[in-house]
Amino acid sequence: MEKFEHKYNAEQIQVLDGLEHVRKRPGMYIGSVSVRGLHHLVYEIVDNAIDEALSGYCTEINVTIEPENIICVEDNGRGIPVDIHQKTKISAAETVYTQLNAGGKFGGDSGYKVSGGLHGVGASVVNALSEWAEVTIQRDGGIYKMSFERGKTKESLKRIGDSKKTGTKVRFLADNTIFETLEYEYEILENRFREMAFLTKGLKITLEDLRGGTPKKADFCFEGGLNSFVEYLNRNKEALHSKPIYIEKSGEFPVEIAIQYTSSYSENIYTFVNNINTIEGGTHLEGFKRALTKTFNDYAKSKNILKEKDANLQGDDIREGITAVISVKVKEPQFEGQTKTKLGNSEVAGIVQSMVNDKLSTFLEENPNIAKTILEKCVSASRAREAARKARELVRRKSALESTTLPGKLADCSSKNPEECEVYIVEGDSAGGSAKQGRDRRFQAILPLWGKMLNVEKARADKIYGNDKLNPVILAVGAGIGNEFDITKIRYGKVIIMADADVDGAHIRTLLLTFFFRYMRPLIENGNVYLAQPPLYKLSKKGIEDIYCYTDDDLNTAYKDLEEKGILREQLSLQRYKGLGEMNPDQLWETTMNPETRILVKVTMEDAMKADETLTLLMGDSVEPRRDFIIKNAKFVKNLDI
Ligand code: 28F
Repeated sequence: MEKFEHKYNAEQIQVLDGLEHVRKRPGMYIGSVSVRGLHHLVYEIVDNAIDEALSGYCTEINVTIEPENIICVEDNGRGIPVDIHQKTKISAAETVYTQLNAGGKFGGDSGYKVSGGLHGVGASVVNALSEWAEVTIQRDGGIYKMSFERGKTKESLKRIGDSKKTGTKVRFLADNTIFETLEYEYEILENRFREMAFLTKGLKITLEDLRGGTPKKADFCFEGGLNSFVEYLNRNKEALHSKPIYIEKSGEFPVEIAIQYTSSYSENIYTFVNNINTIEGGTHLEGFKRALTKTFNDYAKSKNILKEKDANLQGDDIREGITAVISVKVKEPQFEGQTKTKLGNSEVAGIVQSMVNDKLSTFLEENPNIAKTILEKCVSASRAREAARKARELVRRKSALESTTLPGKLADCSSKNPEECEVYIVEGDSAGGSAKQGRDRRFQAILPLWGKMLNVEKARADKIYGNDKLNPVILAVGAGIGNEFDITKIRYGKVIIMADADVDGAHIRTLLLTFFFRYMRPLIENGNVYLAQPPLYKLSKKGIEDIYCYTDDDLNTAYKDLEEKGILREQLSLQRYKGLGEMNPDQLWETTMNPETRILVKVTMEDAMKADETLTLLMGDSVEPRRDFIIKNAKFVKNLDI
C-alpha cells in the first residue's frame, strides 16, 4: 500500500475537525448509536438517491445487505458530479463525502432535501461513521471510484474505466467501534423502503439480504403512489369505497393527499414532510382536520343530509374509520416535539386547509355516492357519540353518587406528585397480589387487570367509557380519553404495563397499547408509557446469588461467566419463568420493580402504531390476513410480542 502523504490546508483541517466531531458525538448527527442509528446510515444514503429521483433523474434504487453487514446502495441517476473544485482542488463528489452538509443537496434541484429521520445530515456523516466506504460513479462516459476509511480519504477520485451508463453506487461498513451492533434488521429496512416507494410514485426500490442462509428480496414500485399507500394500510379492513379520494396541489408547497374510509372505528392519518414520517403531526395535519370537518359539514348541509337545525358533525365523527396519507414538501421545514417529528411551519396549515376545502368539495360534488356512504357513517358516529355522552353522564352521576372516583382494584401510592409516581397495570390477580406486596408504596401504585380486555378494535367510544375493564385504567390515569384527554391531569408520570412474556401477555400488551394509541395518544407522545421487562430465567446454585436473565443472550453470557469461575451448567438449576405469578413479592420487586435494578422499555409512537396495525390484523374483520399473520408468526409464538 503506497504511503499516503497529504498536506492538509486550513479548509481541509476544518473538514477533519468536522468529521472528528461527528465521530466524537455521533448521537448529535444520527440520534443514537443503537440499531436505530445504524439504520439511519442506510436511510441517509438512500435519501440522496431519492433526491435524485425527486429531481426526475433516477428511476431505480437497489439496496443490498451483503454478508458481514456491508451495505450497498446503487441508483441509476446522473451520478454525483466529478469535476474538480477550483478552490479545494478536490472533486465535487469527494466534497459531498468529506464535508458536513456539503454539496448543496440541501434544497438542491428538487428544492426539497428528502432527508432521513434526522433531516438530512448528509453522506459525509455516514462516511465518518463507517470503518470504510467506497463510492463508484458512472457518468460522462466513464467509471470513477474513490474510497475512505473512517471519513478520511484513502483513494481520491480517479477514473478507472469507460461506461455508457450513469449512476452512483455506495458501499460501506459501519464502524463497530462506534455502533452497539452492526446487525441490520431486514423488516425495519423493508418497512421504510416500502413507505419511501409509496411516497415516491413510480420509483422502484429493491432490498436484498445476502447474509443468512435463505436470501430475502423485496421489490417496491407503486404507480398509484399514495392511493396504493392507503389501500395497503387498509389491506386488513373493509373499505367503504373502492376508489380512494386523491387530491393534490403542485407549486411552492406541493401537497398530496389520499383518503379511504373503512368500516372500522379507528382513525389512521399518516403525515409526511419531505418523506419524513411526522408521527407527532403538526400544522399540515391541523390544516387537514379543519378543512375535512368544514367540507363534510358544508356538503351535508347543502345536500340536506344534515338539517339546518342539526348540530354540526364533530371532527371525531368525521374521522371515524378514516385512513389518510398526507405528504407535503417544504423547503425549510421546522421540526418540533419530543422526537423532532412535529411540523411547526405555520404557513403550511393555511395552504393545506384551503387546498383541501377546494379540492375535496369538488371531489364530493363529482362522486355523490362515495360522499353519501361516508356521510352515513359520520352521522351514525355522531349518534354513537351522543349516546356515549349520555353513558358517560350516567357513569359520572353513578360514581358521583358513590363518590369513589378511583377504581376499587387500584392500590394507590402515598405520594401525590405525578413526577415521581408510577402505576403498574398488572395482568392477573396473582401477579397483582405479589406486586402490591413487593412494591414501594410511597411512589408505586398497582392496578390489577383481569381476563381479556375489551377488543378496542371493534368498540366505539361509547363502549370504552362504560367498559368495566378499561374504565379503571381511565380513572386511574385520571386525564380522560379522546379529545377530552388532558395530559396535565395525569396522576402518574409513568404508566407501566406488566404482563407475562407469553401469548396472553402479548395480547394484553397489544390491547393496552392500542387503547393508549387511540384514546390517550399524548401519553405515548409524551413518553409516559413503559413496558416492564420481567426476567425469563433464573439460574441458581447453593452458595451463590440467584442470577436473573432477561433474554436468551443474557443466559448464555451468564453460563460463560460462571464457567470461567469453574461452575458448570450441570451444577446449576435453571428456572424458566412462565408468568409473573411464579415470582414471590421480593423477587418481583428485585427483578422488575426496583428502579435501581429493573429494566423498563419506553413505548414509542412506532411501537404503538405497530401494535395498532397488528391488532387490526388479529382482531379486525378479515380472516385470511389473520391466518397468514399467525402462520407467519407461529414459529416465534413464544415471542409473539408486539
Ligand atoms: C447510492 C446513493 O447519492 N445519488 C446521488 C446525485 C446527483 C447529483 C448530485 C447526487 C451538486 C454538486 C452537490 C448530478 N448531476 N446515491 C446518491 N446522485 N448529488 S447524490 O449533485 C450533488 C450536488 O454537488 C447531480 C447534476 N446535478 C446533481
